[in-house]
Amino acid sequence: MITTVTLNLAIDKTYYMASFEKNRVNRVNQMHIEPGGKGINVAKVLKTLNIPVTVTGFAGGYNGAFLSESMDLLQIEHEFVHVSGESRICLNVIDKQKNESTEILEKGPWINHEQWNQLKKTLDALASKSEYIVLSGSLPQGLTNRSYAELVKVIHAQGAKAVVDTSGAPFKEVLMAEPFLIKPNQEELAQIVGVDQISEDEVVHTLNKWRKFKIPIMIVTLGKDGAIVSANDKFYRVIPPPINVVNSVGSGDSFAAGFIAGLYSGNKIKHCLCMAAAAGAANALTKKAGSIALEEFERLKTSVKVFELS
Ligand code: TA6
Repeated sequence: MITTVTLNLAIDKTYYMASFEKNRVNRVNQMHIEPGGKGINVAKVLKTLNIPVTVTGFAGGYNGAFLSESMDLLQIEHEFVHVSGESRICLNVIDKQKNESTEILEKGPWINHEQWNQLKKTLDALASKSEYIVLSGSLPQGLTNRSYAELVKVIHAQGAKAVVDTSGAPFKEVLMAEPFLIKPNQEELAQIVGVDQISEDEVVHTLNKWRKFKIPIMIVTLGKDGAIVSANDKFYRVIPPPINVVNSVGSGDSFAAGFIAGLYSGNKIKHCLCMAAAAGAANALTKKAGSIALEEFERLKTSVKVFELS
């Protein structure tokens, strides 16, 4: 089984608007509401790919109840730790005219010491039954930069493999904890390195430097341009097929889901990367964040290009 952890669960609301203007009254043409947060998106895609998955994280208030119900409807197993605050809403405003997407993300509830310990206990039990544990997204209030690194320790102690997709200071701590896989995007990597922008050559250079950490797989996603991957001492460039993007929110999560689904089913790295890029692209073809159509995934998988970098 695979477990995904979303410490900062979210309801993803997408507003589709003819145009969006600051300092004006804006009216919404169409709206989508989806259970979200990065780990939930990973789980939804894994479920579509028929991989057994359980989700955990902190669920609070009415939004938390909505998220639990949504998991029931999607037939995704959940073991949430219930907290008194309110799980957050993440808003994505899509301006059709300018072809722009603006995300507004709430902070999430406050987590106390007791709730954190309860989450670690839940994760410990889930790790004993899981092959991979995916830790994704930002941290809710009350947790520290070391929180993900602590969870990696819990996971390793149970012999499961930790996959981490986060950013900023928590990501730096995670590097030191040496999980099985890390997956920052190009922008997050630039932020960690301390630059405004990072070129593809610099991505390879950084991953080379990070070989001192014993992290078997490091993936840097490049949005519509694919990914650069360091896996077991080899470098790969992944190029997805060109598509007409509808909504790319959740494509990084779908990429992670496709890759882990590939590993879980015993595929070789190159095939896993085709599955990853196909899932990322298939997600961008749907209006919902973290959702893929299986037929699109299968179709796109055959046109992903993966080559080894020398
Ligand atoms: O990757 C997309 C997404 O998962 C959205 O669904 C939204 O919930 C957001 O990211 C949350 O990101 P964060 O890093 O704040 O956990």
